[in-house]
Amino acid sequence: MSANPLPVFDVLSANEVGGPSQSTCPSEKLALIIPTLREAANLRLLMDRVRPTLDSLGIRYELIVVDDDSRDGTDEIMTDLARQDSRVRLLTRTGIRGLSGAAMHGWRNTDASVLGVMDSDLQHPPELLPQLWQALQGGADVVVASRYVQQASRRGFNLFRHFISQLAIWMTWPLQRPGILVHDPMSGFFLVRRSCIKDITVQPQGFKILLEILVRGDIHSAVEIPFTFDRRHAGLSKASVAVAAAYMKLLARLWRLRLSGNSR
Ligand SMILES: Nc1nc2c(ncn2[C@@H]2O[C@H](COP(=O)(O)OP(=O)(O)OP(=O)(O)O)[C@@H](O)[C@H]2O)c(=O)[nH]1
Ligand SMILES: [Mg+2]
Repeated sequence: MSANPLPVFDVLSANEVGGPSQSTCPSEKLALIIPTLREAANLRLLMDRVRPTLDSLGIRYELIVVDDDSRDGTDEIMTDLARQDSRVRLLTRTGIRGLSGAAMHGWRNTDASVLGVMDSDLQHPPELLPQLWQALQGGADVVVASRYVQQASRRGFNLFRHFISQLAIWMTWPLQRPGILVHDPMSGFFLVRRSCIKDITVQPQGFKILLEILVRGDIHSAVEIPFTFDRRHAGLSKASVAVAAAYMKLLARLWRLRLSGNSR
């Protein structure tokens, strides 16, 4: 696993199932990345909810699952789904792990102008996507599905996790850009304009790609849409001590950059 921050838009070769991305129409296109690690039990239900939701928007889109060699049936399910719908794709990475790196890998392998990411375990309700899309079309650079604004809630959290999560968020407030304070900078469910992140490098191992985008991207406006963060549908959590350690490392790096006056 690479320990170094990666540029967001290096071109990589991809181990891919499904159709290649194409640029044929001038209207905006969304690429929604779904990083997976042993999530086969969630995939069909997830796709059954995401596809009609995006279809209802009438937009051009790609759904890209970036799987880190789960070997749990993900390949078979995705090959089947990709055969039915060329907008559905699977990219498989081998010998490498990390949610943020998986999201970047998906983004590098699409030509979409709007980039998104969501979890595969249905803690992020796909039915929120139209609201996120509309807010982005309304002019925001980044739109965040937020667990920490009015009307949002966190059924998937116990009291301890709620406290740790809140503490982790408070530590980011001085890092965020003045005038664009996002209450849930750790959300794993968001859309961002490609043009806002083309020059930044991000830590590939962790879960907190949004925080890096908010601190280091060319972001001038952010909108938060409240949602209920539910319990995961099936399978086991991938959150771990290593993920927490990656977060502390990321915070230290962002603070170092801030104190040295270098935001990129
Ligand atoms: N490709 C890839 N995906 C990952 C990796 N780690 C986590 N994911 C995916 O990232 C998403 C978030 O991981 P979760 O395990 O749900 O983390 P969490 O939501 O903080 O934890 P729970 O609330 O317990 O579900 C899921 O879709 C995972 O399958 C990884 O190393 N590689
Ligand atoms: Mg989860």
